[in-house]
Amino acid sequence: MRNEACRLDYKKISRFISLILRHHPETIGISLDHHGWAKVGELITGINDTGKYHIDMPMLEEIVMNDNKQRYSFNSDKTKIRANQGHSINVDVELQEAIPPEILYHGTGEKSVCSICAEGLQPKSRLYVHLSKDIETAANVGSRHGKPVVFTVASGKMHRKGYRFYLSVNGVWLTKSVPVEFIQLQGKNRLQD
Ligand code: HQG
Repeated sequence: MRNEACRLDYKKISRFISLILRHHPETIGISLDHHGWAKVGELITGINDTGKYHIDMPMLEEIVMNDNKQRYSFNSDKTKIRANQGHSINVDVELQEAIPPEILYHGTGEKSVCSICAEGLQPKSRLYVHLSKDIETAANVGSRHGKPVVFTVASGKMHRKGYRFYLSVNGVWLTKSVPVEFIQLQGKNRLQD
């Protein structure tokens, strides 16, 4: 990337790509296959046809390679692209089931605490609840929703009770939902038993 203006533009295009590949491919008149793949040619043409951005293959490759959360992957011959996680559309991105660490973290906004304490963590508009392996990342995620609050999740216990966890290729832990008995507001000790 050559300069600051260029970086900002790439960031905006990356956000737009995230919207297309996770939530609304129809925005640019394309569709995703069962595994969440879009055709690279269709994505580039669709984005350019909006008239808002200009993108070509080298730019797309740079966005995929430099994305700060490694949100996207190409297939082996770079004819297809998909988001690694974060979808609201019902696609199967072939997530790897994995044994989670004993504790994971979920960051949210303060305004959601009461509801979460009452009904546990729900995926809301996405396919999975997103969990982070460290508090700092969770706090960053939470800050997208106002004053950040972090919950600890007894992921080890959940796993031993049969709940499934998945690790996306870009390192985000995912599970379908987290019942109240496995969460604790960060800073309290109930998970030690
Ligand atoms: C909250 C970003 C009330 C939940 C991040 C969250 C992440 C509840 C919000 C990824 C609730 C959903 C996902 C309940 C959950 N009552 N609120 N029972 N259960 N919530 O954006 O986890 O930059 O869909 O706490 O880094 O914030 O897009 O999920 O606040 O990995 O790549 O409902 O998005 O990645 O919000 O973020 P979101 P999230 P990207």
